[in-house]
Amino acid sequence: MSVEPLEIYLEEREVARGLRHDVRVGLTAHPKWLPPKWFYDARGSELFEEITRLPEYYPTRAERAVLAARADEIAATSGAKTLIELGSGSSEKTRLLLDAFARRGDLGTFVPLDVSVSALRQSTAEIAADYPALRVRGIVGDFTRQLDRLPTGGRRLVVFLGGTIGNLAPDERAGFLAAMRAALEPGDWLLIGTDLVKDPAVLVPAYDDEAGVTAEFNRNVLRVINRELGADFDPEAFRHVAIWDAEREWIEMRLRATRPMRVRVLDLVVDFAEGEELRTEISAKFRRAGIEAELGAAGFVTRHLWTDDDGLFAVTLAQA
Ligand code: AVJ
Repeated sequence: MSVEPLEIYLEEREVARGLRHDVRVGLTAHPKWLPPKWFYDARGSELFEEITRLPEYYPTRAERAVLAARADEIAATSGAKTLIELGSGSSEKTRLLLDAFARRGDLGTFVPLDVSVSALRQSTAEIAADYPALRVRGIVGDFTRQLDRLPTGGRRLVVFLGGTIGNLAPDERAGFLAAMRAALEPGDWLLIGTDLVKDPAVLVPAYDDEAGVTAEFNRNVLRVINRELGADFDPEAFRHVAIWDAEREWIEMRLRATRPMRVRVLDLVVDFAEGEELRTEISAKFRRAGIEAELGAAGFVTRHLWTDDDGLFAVTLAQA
């Protein structure tokens, strides 16, 4: 097995500065907001793993079904020598692809990139142990920023699963896809998972589950800010809210203050009125035509767009 030391492109100092910046900008904005990337400390990553197993949260199962059905085709079509996974987390679904490449025997290197050092340490060790022929190079980084430093060497396949691209606002998404295209050579591949527009009666419970795991996940961002920045949020005084924005076709998660509150963080005094909401995540849902159009605008050609049998989730293979 060959697992190389993690390559750290994101220093802790830089992460801390990013958090302070986002808190300052978001908590002084009207309405208040925070970017979703701060959910994922060790506890937040665990809660997200728990979400993926909830009966209401269909995206993980639907995407896994597509990958299970299409992994061999993806491996054969791409003929990739290097597989790069953005926002890899546990890389659990990616194993379906690694298995398919292993059957062909031509993948040389797996490069998982994630902001979470703890998740990467675990996943790189496990994958290196299970795929002895593979060189595993974990990169600690932010997928919106480290695209110009992707490893080279043979045909590359970049995979971005889970529907995480939906966390970006439309203009950020366009910028991200353009940067992705610029980082690739003509002929390289992008495999991207996107959740699809569907009945809000299915969508909303996926983000507001019966067991309250998503609510805990949502409130976790306040715990992260308390711990990292010495803030005094009372997370229990915020109610989890998930709404479907039918016009913009995204789910929005918010935290609603159940009483008036004054929070101190950094040098800020942040007041919440009773009922005031803090936006913590958007999770955009897509349509076939929109996916192809956004990829096309960034210079990618869509070669395949597959969905699960229930048409819940799409996995698109596009070429630079
Ligand atoms: C990991 C970003 C794909 O948007 O569905 C799950 C995160 N948020 N439940 C998503 C999430 C609330 C998830 N992604």
